[in-house]
Amino acid sequence: MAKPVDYSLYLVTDSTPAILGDKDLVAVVKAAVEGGATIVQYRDKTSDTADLVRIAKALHNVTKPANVPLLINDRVDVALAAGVEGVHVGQDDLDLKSARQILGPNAIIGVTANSEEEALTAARDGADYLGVGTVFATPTKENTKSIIGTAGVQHILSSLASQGHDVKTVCIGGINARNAQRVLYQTAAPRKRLDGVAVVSAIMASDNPKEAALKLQSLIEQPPPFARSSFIPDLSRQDFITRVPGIIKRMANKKPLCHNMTNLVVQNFAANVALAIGSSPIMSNNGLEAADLAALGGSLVINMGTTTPEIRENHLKSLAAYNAVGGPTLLDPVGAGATEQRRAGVKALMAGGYFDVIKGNEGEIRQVSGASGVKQHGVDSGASQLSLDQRITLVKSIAAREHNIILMTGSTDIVSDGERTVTISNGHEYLGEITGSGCTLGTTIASVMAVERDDKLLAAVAGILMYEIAAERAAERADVKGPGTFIPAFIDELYGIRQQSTSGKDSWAQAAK
Ligand code: 3NM
Ligand code: MG
Repeated sequence: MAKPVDYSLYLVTDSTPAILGDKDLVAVVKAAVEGGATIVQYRDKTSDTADLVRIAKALHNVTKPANVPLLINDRVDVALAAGVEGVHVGQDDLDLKSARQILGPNAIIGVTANSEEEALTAARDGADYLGVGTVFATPTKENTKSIIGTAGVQHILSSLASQGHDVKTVCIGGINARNAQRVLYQTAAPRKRLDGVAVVSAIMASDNPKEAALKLQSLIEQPPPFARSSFIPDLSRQDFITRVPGIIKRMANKKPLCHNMTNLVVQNFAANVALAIGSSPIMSNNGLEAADLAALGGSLVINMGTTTPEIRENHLKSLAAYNAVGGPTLLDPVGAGATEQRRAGVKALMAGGYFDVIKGNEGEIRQVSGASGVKQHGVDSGASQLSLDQRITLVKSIAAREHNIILMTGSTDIVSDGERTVTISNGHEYLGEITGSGCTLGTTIASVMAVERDDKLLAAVAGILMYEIAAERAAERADVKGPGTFIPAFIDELYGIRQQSTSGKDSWAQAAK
């Protein structure tokens, strides 16, 4: 029989000075429950048994009157002695079946699940809920087995759903007020979503645990500011093409801010492309001013072309600032698989925030595919070896997994939001002969997204078409003899398409291939 337990804000305690500081454990739990913690696990790896029982009883005195279940980590004997509602057992603790025999059918028993196999076993053996993790690396727990990311959590939820398990789930590891909404959003599988988030330090280490719990509870009640709007029409290819010029017109009239954190090579070119298409570029690599810039209502491009640990910190600060207000964000994971620094960089950025669009070539997108927690199966890294069908399948599946838009560029560009997929074969080979053509496509798409926030796939299609049709027009000009003369002609043609769009001449987009 299902017990009506609210798992939405699951507090796991920690009595170590590094986290609890000099605060009183019972007072912190009391405050957290007042703030909205819905279930509490007393986790204490060091106290003697008598102390464990005494403290558990003291905690129960504050949780029980609030109808908040109290569970004990590992220790079935302590749970029995203190008369609390249940236990949480890890994979190395007393097994679930024995715990159930001892505590009976009404006890709440949760199990840690780090993998699909552990999750399915615990669900089959009758766990009430699973603590799924470790989501993000966390200093709170040493020796965590593996970091599975939001994609790893989603993979486990999908398997549970496909096996028909309705076991409750919370995730754990590095969850806090900055990422809780995103984690709930990005982990959702088609037929199963998390029932809550479990936190230690986000509440236990806070100076004001009640405020911290209140804040978390109010966040997890609503989708993140960047969540896809619930009604997005299922457009045909021709519908997309027909709508594109009107969106470019809107952008040119509004002149949205496009904040670029880009590499050293393309700063100037990207700024000129932004001006030509009708957005307002700002090239700032200082993460500390990102919140002020995000408040101006524009979009953010993060380009990994020049990367150092210090630059990454700035990228993460800016990403958080735009995510907090729902400002559109685009990641260009330049050379994502090339070096260990870059592989780590993609991982850190994808773990650190939400990107509305991730744009890259085949190799980069394949790196992205494996970067956020799920291992790639049957795909070699390195050379471009996938067929068009395989590329489409890959792009669609990553977009569905990340709940965002993935664009894989190539002679045929593939762009998908996981449900709708568009291929575009415009462009010109000169784009491959100049620096920054990929980077400035990112600037173009992000600029369009700043004004088309409801349907970001449509924004991406608009950006790609404007960019690649301008390249075709430039390359065909009699005065263009090669890549050198191509660059100014390309800027002119981008400007020309913008002018055509603002004056209502929208036939240019019919050149879409
Ligand atoms: N269990 P914080 S991670 C207690 O992966 C615990 O099973 C984990 O702490 C697991 O919220 C973890 O401070 C610590 O990151 C989570
Ligand atoms: Mg344990």
